[in-house]
Amino acid sequence: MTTHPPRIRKRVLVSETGLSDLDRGLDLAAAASFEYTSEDPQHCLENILDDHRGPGGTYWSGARSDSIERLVITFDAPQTLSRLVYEVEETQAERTQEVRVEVSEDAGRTYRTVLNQEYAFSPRGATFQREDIRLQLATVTHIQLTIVPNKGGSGKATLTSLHLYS
Ligand SMILES: [Ca+2]
Repeated sequence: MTTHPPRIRKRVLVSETGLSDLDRGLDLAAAASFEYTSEDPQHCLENILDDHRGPGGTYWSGARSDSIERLVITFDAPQTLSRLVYEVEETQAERTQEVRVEVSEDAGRTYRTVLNQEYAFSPRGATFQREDIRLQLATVTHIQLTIVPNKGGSGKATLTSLHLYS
């Protein structure tokens, strides 16, 4: 009697690490407009889209300490989103910052939360946050970020980078 290997349904998993940051990255500057509550002239909003990512990278900062900042991104056309990556760095202050990400698929009438993340920064401990989340959204019209800089401690809301993938 000949033995055959069992016939199973199988496929190769795409490794998470094999997914390049360059894959399907959206050119947000070209695809959307931005509204925001404030910016420090030394740390303008453009800094979240530039190539200076990672620790020591340029960043957007709100104009005032302990002020909740909001960023609304409006896509020129409804957008497929599969992934969102953002970074925050805080090396000076001991504080906890909350970032809430909400999306709208109905032209900004209603939003739902896809991420609500707190991160505790400490000069002697964690100074760099990187969040990388998967999404399955087909017709996003708006993304809203709400940044609470002082859930604990005190400081300005900051964001080093924001990248979206279709
Ligand atoms: Ca930057």
